[in-house]
Amino acid sequence: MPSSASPAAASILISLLALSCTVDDRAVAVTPAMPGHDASSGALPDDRDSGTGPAGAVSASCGAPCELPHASAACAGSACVIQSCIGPFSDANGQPEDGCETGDIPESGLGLWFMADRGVIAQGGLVSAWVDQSPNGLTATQPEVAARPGTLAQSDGLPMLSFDGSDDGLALPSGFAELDGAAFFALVVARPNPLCAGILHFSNGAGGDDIEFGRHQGGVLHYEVGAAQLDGTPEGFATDRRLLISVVQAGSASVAAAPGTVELRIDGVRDAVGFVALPAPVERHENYVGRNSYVRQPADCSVYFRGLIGEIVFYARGLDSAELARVETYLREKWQRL
Ligand SMILES: [Ca+2]
Ligand SMILES: [Ca+2]
Repeated sequence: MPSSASPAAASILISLLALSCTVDDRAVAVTPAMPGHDASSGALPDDRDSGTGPAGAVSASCGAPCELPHASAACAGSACVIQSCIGPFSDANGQPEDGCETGDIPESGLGLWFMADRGVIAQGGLVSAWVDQSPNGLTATQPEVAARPGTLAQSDGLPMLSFDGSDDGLALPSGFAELDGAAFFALVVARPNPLCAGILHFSNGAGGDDIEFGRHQGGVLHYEVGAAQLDGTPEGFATDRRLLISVVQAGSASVAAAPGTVELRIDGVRDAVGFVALPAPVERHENYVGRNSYVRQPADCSVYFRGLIGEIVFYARGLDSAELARVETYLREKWQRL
């Protein structure tokens, strides 16, 4: 990818603008999460009135039990406020209306964090850029209109990105040289595809150095580093339903498992365990979301993922079991609603 400075700067600016709009939209959209319950539900705030002001004023202003997403909430003054966040979520934007809206996941080694409800730059319903919400702030881009994934609203209100399996995919900047193990999580809905396809892929093209998280022949979850690979249970990576898929490879500092040990998980349950050599420290220049670079294997690989992607979290290191649970809990709680 060319890396001229001004388009990148413009892209970041556009991203920030879009991000602020997204946050605003979300705040507006989520506010009705405090539905105006009927009078029968209005009894709750009474015992909270003592000490917070004139009796009756508080309950009248809140009007209904305070319920905020991922939060313990209470009526104070004229509004519901967050008392504390529940589970792996935080109130990063300081706005009580959307509750604890941000996933609270480990920061160390967080390399990519794509979510379909934030950082999506779309024109005409097609995604030209997807801004990574990790501290790296990378942007995955697609200049060709026909190869842009779409956005698809889901019945629970969250959008997902839709990849057509033909040519849709997004390119990431060069990098991804230093991986001490890896951890990959994705919230996806796969559509039927008998061939291999990538979801997140780092490589130097035909030259190799490839690291792939994907769905391969036989409906398996697949992790690959160069010639070493691990497949999950046949048809374990099922189609047409929301799945949380996880791949965690122990790094050199791991004490719980030998470095290189890989666990594949589907919906929080172990699907397979094996050994894959740790990635070599090589800068990688062909890096993708929604596809891989195996274009020379047309009999085996369709290259392009067919289905929906709601979120991707990637660490350039292995995670311990507590960290793994924290990320999976966040993703499952956010995306469980279908
Ligand atoms: Ca908030
Ligand atoms: Ca297309």
